[in-house]
Amino acid sequence: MTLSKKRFMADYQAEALHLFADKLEHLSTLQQYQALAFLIKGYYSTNWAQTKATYDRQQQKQLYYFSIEFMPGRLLGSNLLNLGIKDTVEAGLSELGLDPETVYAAEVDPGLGNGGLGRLASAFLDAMASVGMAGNGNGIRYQYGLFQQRFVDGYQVELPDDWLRNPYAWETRKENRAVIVRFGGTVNLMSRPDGSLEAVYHDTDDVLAVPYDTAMVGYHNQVVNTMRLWSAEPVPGGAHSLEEKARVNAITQILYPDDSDTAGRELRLRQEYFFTSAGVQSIITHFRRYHHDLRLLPQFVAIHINDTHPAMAVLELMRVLLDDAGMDWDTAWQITVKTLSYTNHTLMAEALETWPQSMFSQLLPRLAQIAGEVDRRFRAAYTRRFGELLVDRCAPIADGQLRMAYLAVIGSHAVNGVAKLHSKLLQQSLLKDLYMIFPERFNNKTNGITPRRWVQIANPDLSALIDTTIGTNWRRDPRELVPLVAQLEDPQFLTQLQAAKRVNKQRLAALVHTELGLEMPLDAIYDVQIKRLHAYKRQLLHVFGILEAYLAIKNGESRPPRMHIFGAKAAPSYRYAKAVIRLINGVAELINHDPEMAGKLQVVFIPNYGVSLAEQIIPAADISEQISLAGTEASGTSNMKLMSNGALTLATLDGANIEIQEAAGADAMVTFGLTTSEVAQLQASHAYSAKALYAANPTLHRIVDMLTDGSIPGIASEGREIASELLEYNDTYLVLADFASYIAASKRLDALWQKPQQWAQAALKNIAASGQFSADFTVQRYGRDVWDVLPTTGI
Ligand code: 8GP
Repeated sequence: MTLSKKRFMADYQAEALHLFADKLEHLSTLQQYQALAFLIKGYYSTNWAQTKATYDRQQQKQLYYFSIEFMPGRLLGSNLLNLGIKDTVEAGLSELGLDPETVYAAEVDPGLGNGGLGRLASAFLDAMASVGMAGNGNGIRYQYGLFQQRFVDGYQVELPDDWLRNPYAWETRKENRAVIVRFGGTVNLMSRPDGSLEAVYHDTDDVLAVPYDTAMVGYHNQVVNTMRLWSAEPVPGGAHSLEEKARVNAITQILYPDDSDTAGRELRLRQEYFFTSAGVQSIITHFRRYHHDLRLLPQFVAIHINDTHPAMAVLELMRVLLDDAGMDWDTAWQITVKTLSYTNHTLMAEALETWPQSMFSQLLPRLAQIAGEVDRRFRAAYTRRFGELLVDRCAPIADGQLRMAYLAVIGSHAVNGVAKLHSKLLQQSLLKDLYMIFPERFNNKTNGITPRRWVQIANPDLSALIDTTIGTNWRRDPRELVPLVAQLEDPQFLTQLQAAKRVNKQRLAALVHTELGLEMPLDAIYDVQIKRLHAYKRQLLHVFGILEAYLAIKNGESRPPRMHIFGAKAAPSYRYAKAVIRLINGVAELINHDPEMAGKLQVVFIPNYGVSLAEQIIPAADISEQISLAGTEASGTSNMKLMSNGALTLATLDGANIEIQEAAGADAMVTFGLTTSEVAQLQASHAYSAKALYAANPTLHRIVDMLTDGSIPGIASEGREIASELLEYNDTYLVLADFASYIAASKRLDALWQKPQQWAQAALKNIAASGQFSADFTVQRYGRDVWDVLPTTGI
């Protein structure tokens, strides 16, 4: 949009007066932010309404991305950037005596997710708007987001995230689009005169689902899409006791803070059905405004199941088609399969959702009947060809459990993993039986990120340098970063690149100083590992690397100075992960208080990792630690964000690391460790002995002993727990097996650091190759291969 500074300043002052009946300069920073956000919302609302009207008028096929998690991050900066008015607004703010960064920082960061899967969902919404695809989000408006993390005596403490304490400026309550979601009760099937069946419900618990819509503003293209989040409320007019009201409100009160386990609780099941049913119902209502024949649904609607949490969309859509529309089973099933598609995000067995049939039937009696019929027909259709054993292994119901991943595959026309390796492993292991039956459904869609947030907004210095070097086309199409490689031999450019990195390090160092009182020298390597705390991600291996350096320096060895920066939340119920957090904080205390380590080796664990903190850390990183055991990390996306900011990846050949290496070149990244097939062989042969490695490698021996011999303060029980996982339980994630090669790889990075020009060249190769990992391309591949939804603008 076009906007002059003068007009902006006048609008802003008027908005402040209108909202708070006061002058801008008398408002709190939060109020200043809110007035600005409401003003910007007003600027794009016409386009928002117009985008919806255009989709309807042109009867474009629309995609609905069902996800139990979204992590949009702060939206002010990104909305301003995408509207093309960021510079004007910042100039106006400055002229009004306000600091733009301070105003941005007053925005709450909605943590409506746990990690990768939730952030990916939001990146996709941003990307779809930016390439002009008709894509909508469908999820839950949790009243409390992911817990706020503090450290008390080195332990993780979880505080509630009351993110709605102040009104959330970007959302719009759409009371007129509310729908009713039914739980429990009994259901009877009656024949209609035409022979179709009607489901008659008795004694159900009805809940009102009220949507709150947030605009997803496209980049420089006037497209504004919608993320719709549902809130549970008592049905108006009913005489509800306080207790009933509380029970209804509980459905959307909290986000399950777990990124690994199946939260095997009835409330979680209620959450899943709540947003899935509300989403399906509102899609059908909208569809019916334009079409009479529900058989046309797949021509106009695609529904994507983001991991299994919304997998009962298979059953809910069947319910609507059978019961409400009176369709026969075969027609309804065909339409359902054509409409739905599914992404798997993890190979971790413990994350595979299953629901006890008894619980399911009680809460969702009609869906349970339909599930039984899906199971019966699946078995009947495939047993003869594939044998009872195979079909039994992958049927939707077995041993009294509903297996949601299998249901999702059976009820979808397309199934994908999130990196090439992951998609291959899905076919070879987790879903291999269903791959036998439905090979044509399986495909890969490597994840992507939004460089607008992670480079343009988070790294203005790098962005400016790129602009002056190759122009600004990369901002629209990040593949246009490739020509940067022409600067590989340009010492002046490489120096400027280092200078930009230094500015980011300065900013992060200032934050760390304020938060933790630590000094981080700017000439040190900033070595970053930021992601959920999980055994398979092997933060422990990183800690072992730190202790190796500690012992070496103690021993008089000289190493380039390194700051080890961690950000990670542990699921509150995940004991081992919390023990590792305590360990990292213990190692930090040991090292950061040792005068011999000053300026050489420090451990910096910044609490409350999330989207906003990532924006501060990522631009400052020199090394990106992506060190999961090969075959365990589905894709990773912090690996992409860090590479696009010029960090060198220290990586196992896991997830998308492999594709990053292919893109940036073998010399732009340092890899180590067992490969997926070596891991599989080692595990199958039962030849692995952690104890033998412990006995054979003196450094490793020493480090493992440090866990229990009192060298590290405050970890008595946690140290024992971790040591026992390594030695008594034989090291599930092969930390000891990869230790030696990890240290060797890390030393290669130390050596490269001594040659600043070569380091800068490797950083440049990463930046130049990062464009292909833009989510803009990922969603277009989904659009082409899976959803049949094409971009209308953009790249
Ligand atoms: C994550 C994967 O761990 C990560 O590798 C991938 O990049 C990301 O998804 C996006 O595809 N998985 C999850 O976040 C996940 O499985 N969460 C569900 C258990 C809640």
